[in-house]
Amino acid sequence: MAQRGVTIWFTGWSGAGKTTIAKKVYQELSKQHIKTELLDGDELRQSLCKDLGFSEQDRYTNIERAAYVAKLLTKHDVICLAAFISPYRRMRERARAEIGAFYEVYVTAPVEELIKRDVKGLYKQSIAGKVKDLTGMGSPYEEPLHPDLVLQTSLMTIDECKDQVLRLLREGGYL
Ligand code: GGZ
Repeated sequence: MAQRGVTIWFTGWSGAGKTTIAKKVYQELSKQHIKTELLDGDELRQSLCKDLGFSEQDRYTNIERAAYVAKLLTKHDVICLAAFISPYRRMRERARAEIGAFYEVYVTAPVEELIKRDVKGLYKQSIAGKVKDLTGMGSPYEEPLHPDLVLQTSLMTIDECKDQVLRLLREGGYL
């Protein structure tokens, strides 16, 4: 059967594990010679979206651009792994409507755990009042109401998370 395209949209706070899981899935699919691409918020913000900051308006623009690219990839039968905080339900609903074949995966961990991990020091800076608009701290995050999958990264290993995503793809007939 020919490969069909789909977007797996990873949403959640900074440091929750979106990129790490998306990269694992990417590696696994690439190993199987399945067409796949990774779109990551942090990377897009250094290229296509380098003019954008973290206001509500800029975050909407960021996700609009990302969803546009994801739509094109999906249309061309690629499995697109998109990792963006995408904090507002409306922006994720818009992405789903634009892309069509779309799974929303909520990647989450308790805030205490995120503060402990704090790979980039953003939470520390936020607590010190140096970053005002960090998602979950000074800026809102609207939890998905009906995600296709929830991955609790404080309770599961990255490999278990990857396997759950692969299972979702298999059940949808994309693998
Ligand atoms: C949220 C921020 C902020 C603020 C810098 N708020 O975990 P990271 O570090 O590596 O990835 C995050 C990235 C968020 O980009 P997104 O494009 O995913 O955001 S959104 O969907 O809301 O448009 C984080 C870093 O940028 N970062 N400052 N204030 N994340």
